[in-house]
Amino acid sequence: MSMGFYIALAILAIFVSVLLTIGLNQVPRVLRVLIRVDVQNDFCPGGNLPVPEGNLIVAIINKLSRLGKQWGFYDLVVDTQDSHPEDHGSFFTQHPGLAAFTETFLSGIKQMLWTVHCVVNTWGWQFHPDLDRSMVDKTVPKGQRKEVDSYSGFYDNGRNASEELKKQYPFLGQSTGLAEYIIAEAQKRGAEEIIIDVCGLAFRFCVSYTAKDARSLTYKGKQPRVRVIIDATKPISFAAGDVEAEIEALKALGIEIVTSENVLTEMEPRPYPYPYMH
Ligand code: VGL
Ligand code: ZN
Repeated sequence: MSMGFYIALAILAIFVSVLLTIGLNQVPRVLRVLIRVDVQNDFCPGGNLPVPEGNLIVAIINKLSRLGKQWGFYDLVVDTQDSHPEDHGSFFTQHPGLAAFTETFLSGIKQMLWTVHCVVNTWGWQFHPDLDRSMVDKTVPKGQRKEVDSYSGFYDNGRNASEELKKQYPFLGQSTGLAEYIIAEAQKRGAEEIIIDVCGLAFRFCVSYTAKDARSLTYKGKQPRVRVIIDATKPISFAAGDVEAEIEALKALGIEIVTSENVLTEMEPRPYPYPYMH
């Protein structure tokens, strides 16, 4: 081959890469986050606050997380971990005369009383042994302060308390740091938009609270897109219809309900452009 041919080839290569660079930069960058809520022994059958079939979602969550990270679909995989002291105020044992699964008030906030669960350093606090944690970017403990419960991975249950109540109990509404972490990562990567997928245990409590707080964030003047992966969560249900009602409440906030199948389909590598972009 002549020298001219190679020069032409080199010019063509530069031309193509310039076009690709321009093209790719026009694809709005998205930060995609998977939050895996409280996939801990105590929330699975055999644990102290078991969610029926809680163990069955572990394989689905593993698949979503492994493929999601492998394909570059998820930028961040986050685990939340319910982490209580043994005298946490959400435990019925701290309220003589009251039974588990009845309601009372804790620091002025409505509180469902639970069986003793997720006490730091116990077996029940540990993640389910089959949960693949190899790709996890951040683990977020929550619920350490005994005076307030913390269902969401973002803020404790006092976040939306009245100013009066917050004056009385100044610790209410504290951040776990997860919101600040996600926003900093989005800025660092030059993302225009954040999409947060939520799965884990339990629907109607920690999963729903986490999805609602995720939806309440603001990044570049916009709320994140938030989706609950409905077959990758299991509910604590107290009455017929409460799960359906919760789904409607989430939808009313603009939170999407999707299946793991939907998400896995989105993950499939696309032929173009290269490298793979969301
Ligand atoms: C949870 C009740 C108490 C949950 C945590 O992970 O849904 N529920 N603590
Ligand atoms: Zn708890």
